[in-house]
Amino acid sequence: MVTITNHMPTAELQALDAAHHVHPFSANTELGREGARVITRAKGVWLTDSEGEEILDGMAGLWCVNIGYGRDELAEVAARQMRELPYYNTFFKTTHVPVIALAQKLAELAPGDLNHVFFSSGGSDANDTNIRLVRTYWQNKGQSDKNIIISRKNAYHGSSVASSALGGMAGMHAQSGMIPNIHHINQPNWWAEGGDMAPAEFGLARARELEEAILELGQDRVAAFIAEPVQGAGGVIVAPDTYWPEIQRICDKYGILLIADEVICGFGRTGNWFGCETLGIRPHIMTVAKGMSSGYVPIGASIICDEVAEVIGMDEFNHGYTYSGHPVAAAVALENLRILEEEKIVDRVRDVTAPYLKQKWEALLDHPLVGEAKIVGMMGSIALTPNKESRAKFASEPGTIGYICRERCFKNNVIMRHVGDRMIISPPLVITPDEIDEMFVRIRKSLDEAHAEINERGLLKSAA
Ligand code: PXG
Repeated sequence: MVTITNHMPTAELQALDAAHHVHPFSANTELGREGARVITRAKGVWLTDSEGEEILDGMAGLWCVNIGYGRDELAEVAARQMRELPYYNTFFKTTHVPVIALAQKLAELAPGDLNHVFFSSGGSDANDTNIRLVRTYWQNKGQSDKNIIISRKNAYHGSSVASSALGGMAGMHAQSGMIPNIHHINQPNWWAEGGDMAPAEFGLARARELEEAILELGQDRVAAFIAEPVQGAGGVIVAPDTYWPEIQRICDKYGILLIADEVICGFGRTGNWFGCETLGIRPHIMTVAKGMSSGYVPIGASIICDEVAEVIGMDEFNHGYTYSGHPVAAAVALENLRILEEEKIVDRVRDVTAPYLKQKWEALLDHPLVGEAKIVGMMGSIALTPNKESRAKFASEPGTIGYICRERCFKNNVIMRHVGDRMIISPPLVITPDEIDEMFVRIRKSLDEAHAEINERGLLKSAA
């Protein structure tokens, strides 16, 4: 049996990592010099590193470990499924029991008539599926020119070339270019972009950019609008209350498909099973991944409404991945959903933990660096600012202050990430009130240290 050793000295592991492993979203040469932190074990909300440090994971891995680390049930289900049927595909007139059971379960959990599931290995490839799905849908209806998908700047829809084009991350576009017929409108980020408008007015104005885009591009050209109910990787941007009802009105009025990218928001993160329930949206398609298996195995899906599935079914759908509906991934996801449901984890988030977290999160507004505190369920963000009243940005390069704060958190053994100069959290849904208290001791300490450092380095200056 291959042994993956945890017993090498940290420096040796780091040297091997630097020599052979290319990290995602990293400047690898610099990271190699510094050495990556080696995570060796995890249980509940706690990670352990190769030095024996215990770290409170305020990000649930990458927003995915909803049921927490170390649930043996999932390991056992995986082992059993590997023995029984480790792999078979669902391409050529075949199917298998785990994929049937999981599709049925997802149809039951998903709202409305989202009753049909196309599987992928994660969120990026599920969004690639969605691009082909919506274009095929309109082709099958005899409207092949209806192929433009509208998305938003600063959206994250994945890292494949197509899904990153769908997303609105300028840095990703710069490295791989765009694919045709994707159009971006502005995001509903009031703190950074609201100017003198009140939030409600700004929310309406940003939603109406969708209508303006449809009218400009032509109703006969626009296939779909895609959005995260709450933007995650963009910095946990919560739209003003006026935004989503207006988006829904516009999608209904012009008959364009609405895709809710629930890769982060799904499976309890917002305090309901899906973010579209929290925000009152009725999508035709939902993208899911992450919390569907709590990250224990890679799996994602597009969950499709009756009408879209029917139109797609009219002809051959030329699409599929080797691991679509992988039996081991499906079995593990199903066990994860059983735990979420039977242990009433989503209910507890809604009724107990999220309200508690919200109260502590919003209390951070008393900190001199914190200008805005936003939170929906178990995903929150704070905007760091040198001047709360004017919502000023820092004079330093965007992200400098956020990075200082993140480094302090990392040293203090709490994972809180930065996106530019916003700090974000998204802890495992099973975090307890006591663990939340501990997380805030570490967060406050880190914010205080960051504040002192920023002061000392003369960085507490507003941009002109
Ligand atoms: N949609 C959304 C809304 C996501 O958040 C994807 C699609 C892509 O999923 P996969 O499984 O292909 O990664 C995501 C992923 C970050 C970060 O730094 C966020 C994600 C991935 C990696 C990093 O916040 N979200």
